[in-house]
Amino acid sequence: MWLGIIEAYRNFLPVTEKTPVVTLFEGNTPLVPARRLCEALSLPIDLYLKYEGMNPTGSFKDRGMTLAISKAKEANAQAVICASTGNTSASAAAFSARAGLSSYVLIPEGKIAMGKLAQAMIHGATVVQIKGNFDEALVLVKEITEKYPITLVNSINPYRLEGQKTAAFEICEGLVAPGVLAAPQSAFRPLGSLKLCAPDYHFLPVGNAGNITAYWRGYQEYHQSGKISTLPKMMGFQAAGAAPIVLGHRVEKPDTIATAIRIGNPASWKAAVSAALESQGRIDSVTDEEIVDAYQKIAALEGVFCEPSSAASVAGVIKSAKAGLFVGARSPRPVVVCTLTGHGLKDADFAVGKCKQPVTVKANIGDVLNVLGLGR
Ligand code: AN7
Repeated sequence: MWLGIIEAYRNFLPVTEKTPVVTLFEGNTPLVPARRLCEALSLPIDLYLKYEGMNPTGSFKDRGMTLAISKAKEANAQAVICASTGNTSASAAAFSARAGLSSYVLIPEGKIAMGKLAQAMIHGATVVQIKGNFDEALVLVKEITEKYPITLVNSINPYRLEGQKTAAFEICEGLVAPGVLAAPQSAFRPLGSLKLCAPDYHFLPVGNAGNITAYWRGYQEYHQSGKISTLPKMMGFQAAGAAPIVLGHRVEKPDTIATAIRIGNPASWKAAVSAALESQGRIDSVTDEEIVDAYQKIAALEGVFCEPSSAASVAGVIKSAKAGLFVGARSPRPVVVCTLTGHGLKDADFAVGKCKQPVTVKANIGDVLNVLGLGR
């Protein structure tokens, strides 16, 4: 049975037998091959989606939160606090509820998806909406934790990234090394081999830049321990209206439909730049239009529902492919993993707003058949 990321990766995490493990059995998320997406877009790659929306609270934040809350409990904390664009607050509230801790969350008023707000509220967090953005909320929670005995569980808390790096471990375990057990009839290698392997490229959305930093650390640790023999190029994508790292300066008023990554001054800015540089990857941006296009394609072609911000990773692949990144790539095709950071159900209204609205008819077969195009 899967017991969550702390039990699965104990040797790689800063825990002892004294650490009380607070878990919702997070992790072990699907690594979904995206063949139809590759075919539809003529992408000369083997693309996999690491579906982090399948974590207990519907986002990757649970990996970091199980560790941050377990360590807070170990240190006899009574309360935790975070600033959030939504997912961190949902996860913090859920794990705090489980641990019996109080939680406080600061969110930008009107700029978080309803599902995330609902989670923070139902799990009993004290939710404060501020008339400002995430960056301003983060400054406030830092100040509060300097003055009061409340544990900060934003990704500046070192345990958060330690937990999040485990997603990289799972990916290496899900991919089969080139040549090993390769199915000749399939462009895609079968999953679950004995020999671990890293992807050639790893794409992910960048907001506060913690996750890209954590993944790079995870890959490096597996490399150093001899579990994998290569490292991926780390490819981070910000939303164009909230792309401080790409621009090289803070963005005072970040603006994007991808509210989860609506961040103008990322906490892990330097570490993310290092991850991109050291891995020979890059940090770039995608427009809201590109994000929405990828969001719809992932859902329509693969049956995978992610939140808009998550689709920045796939939008990044599409943009990079157009720019020639995979041209002349070696055979077998490059293995590319995209992290889909959060579940689409977090923001159901956004999805409904992007689709053709259902037709309403009288409850008789003739009217229904007409709408289905089956009428005479
Ligand atoms: C779906 O919840 O910052 O670059 O406060 O929710 O590690 O910040 C969320 C970030 C990507 C960006 N995708 O990750 C928060 C918060 C989704 C997210 C990111 C977030 P980082």
